[in-house]
Amino acid sequence: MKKKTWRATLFSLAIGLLMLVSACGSTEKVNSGETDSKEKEKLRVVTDAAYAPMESMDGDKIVGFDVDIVDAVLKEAGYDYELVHVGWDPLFVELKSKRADIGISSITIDEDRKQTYDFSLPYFESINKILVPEDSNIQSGADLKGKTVAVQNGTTGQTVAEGILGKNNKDIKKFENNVLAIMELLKGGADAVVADNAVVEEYVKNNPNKKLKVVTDSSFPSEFYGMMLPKGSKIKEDLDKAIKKIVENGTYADTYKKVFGSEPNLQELEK
Ligand code: LYS
Repeated sequence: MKKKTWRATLFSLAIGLLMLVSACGSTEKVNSGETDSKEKEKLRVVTDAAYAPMESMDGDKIVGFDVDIVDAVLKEAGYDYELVHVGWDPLFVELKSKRADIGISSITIDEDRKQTYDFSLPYFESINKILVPEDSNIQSGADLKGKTVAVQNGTTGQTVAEGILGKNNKDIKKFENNVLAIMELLKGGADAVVADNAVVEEYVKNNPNKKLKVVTDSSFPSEFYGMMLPKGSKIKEDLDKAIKKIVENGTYADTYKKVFGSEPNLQELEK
């Protein structure tokens, strides 16, 4: 009697397990839409939403240029996705461990990152600029020598500052996000912030009462943003095709105009 019950229990356990396994498989796949019946997984897209106008929080919604671009690209490519604000350092960790599928966060394509990650085609041109108080005498990158500079940790802004002040210089203050770096400048804990042009220019425009200005040093290198992917990602080709498509069909230019109020320089991207 006892033996029989055991067998029955084992049997139903096995059946249950089988059902669970097949259910798991199917919940991870989503149908990608009418025109394309290929089954594609729902992608996890991660960002650091503290970099307006590229990505920032509006209440509990993530908004910005990157948000609109990744939405247009993934719609074009037929992928369902969720966009999650995880923060800058965690974004790298998630992509490295392949927990996330795409990072979009004003991420500059550079040789160092290319060792560990793959990138989509470039979708935005950028350059680091210097944010200082209106009455500052800093007029170029070289003038940052001997000053205290706030940057977001692990950004190309940090690399640029290190190029001038030297690596491991204590006068470079590193913050988890760029909002905190700007706060340090505002409270007098730093003489300057080095960050991407779109972001510092937006800040000055939106906060005239803070009395800050942007200093351009055209010897800083030109950079391009890409969507960052785990190494060996199989979706790169789909993303690249979709990026080309939204540039061709005008969606890219429309989004650009909506956010920046001017026409994008598409030739720079196509190089
Ligand atoms: N574009 C720069 C970089 O990739 C800054 C990105 C900061 C994003 N929160 O390092």
